[in-house]
Amino acid sequence: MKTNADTVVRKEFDVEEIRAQFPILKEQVHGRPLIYFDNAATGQKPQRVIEAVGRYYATINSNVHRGVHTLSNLATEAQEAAREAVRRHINAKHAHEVIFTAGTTASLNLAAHSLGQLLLKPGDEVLISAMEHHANIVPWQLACERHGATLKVMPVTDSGELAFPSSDHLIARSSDRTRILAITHVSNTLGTINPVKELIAQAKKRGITTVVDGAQAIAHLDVDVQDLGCDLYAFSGHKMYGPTGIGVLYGREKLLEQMPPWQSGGEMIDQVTFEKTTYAKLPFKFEAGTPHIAGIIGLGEAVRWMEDQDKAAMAAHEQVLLHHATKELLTIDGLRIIGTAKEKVGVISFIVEGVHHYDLGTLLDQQGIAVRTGHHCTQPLMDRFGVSGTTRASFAPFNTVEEVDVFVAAVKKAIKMLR
Ligand code: C6P
Repeated sequence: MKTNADTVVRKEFDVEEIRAQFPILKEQVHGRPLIYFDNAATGQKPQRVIEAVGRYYATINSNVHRGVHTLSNLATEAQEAAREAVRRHINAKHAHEVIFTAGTTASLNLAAHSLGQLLLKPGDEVLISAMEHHANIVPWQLACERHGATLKVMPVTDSGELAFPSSDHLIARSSDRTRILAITHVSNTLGTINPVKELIAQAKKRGITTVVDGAQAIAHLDVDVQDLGCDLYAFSGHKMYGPTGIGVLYGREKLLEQMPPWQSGGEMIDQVTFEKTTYAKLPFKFEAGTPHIAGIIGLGEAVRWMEDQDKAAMAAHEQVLLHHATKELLTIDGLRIIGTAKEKVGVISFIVEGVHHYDLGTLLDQQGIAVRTGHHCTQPLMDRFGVSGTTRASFAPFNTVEEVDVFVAAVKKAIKMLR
């Protein structure tokens, strides 16, 4: 235990205490204890989150914002408490700036459809980067096609950072026709943390609307949407200890009010006649149909769980894992890490000369180790680095240095078998 002068008592980071909260870590795979290094694909869930979802179904399952009956009111209260928890977590000004969606992909599709309709005219431009996930490329491509606009791409350096021509980063690629900047906060493939706050500040000066893909940032960084100054910020519940099928699009109130709805139906309307429909106020204008109530409640619990942890200590532990794994992997002959930015989260993508990533991933699985292989939904980035895919290990606070050592030994063993 450490005690400082303010008598704040903080426990040392205890990885075993964290591990004990994740029931899946007791599982075995091919007779070996599971080593889960695929946290960038989906995170594991603490018992508290699993129980919150079960409790909703077991005790208050009911539709929200509709019934006068007790269960409906309890479900509505639980859902709106989760919205407030998310608001607090990302420091949004208002709870109605938190739109629940099915995940980052749905959030970015909503953003591209609605902003496209609001902002894009023939000849306009949308600016993205070369390290975007397909979910932050394709919706903008489609929006550009619909409105006669052009997609522009900021390049990436050999180390996997945005290539800034000068301290005024955006100048090289933005123009007076750039209407939207859509950029990832953290790269899922490279682990790079982008300087989104600076980019947003520069975009703002030019009147460019900013959209941040926060899918990989939300579990690792303190995200403060007011401090970032972004217009829209998208993320998924399942990558931040919450359930699958639920996500968020944060939007600045004034912008959300101007944006047209995307999906339509029940819940998002004010008045419907066959002649004309008026829409519900925020956030419901963007939440058509019965929401994923259990998912929302689970996400709220995931946020509360994160708030109960020492986030700085968890982040520091992930950096220990990242640096240890990087150092050990680099001792392997013919192994190259793709993504060596100065600022990274706990993600390592690598290739090995003469070894296919798919074969390596399969042999690691035989030893109980879960990693992701392939293009990680970033094919243009793979082209940029001249590779077809990588093996990616991505860490969570419940991972240990010992697991990294087992992993590195397993990689060495697999390479021997495959070469
Ligand atoms: N990346 C990965 O293994 P969804 O699937 O909607 O929850 O998130 C999409 C998405 C968008 N942006 C980024 C930066 C992402 O990393 C992801 C999901 C997973 O890297 C699955 S492809």
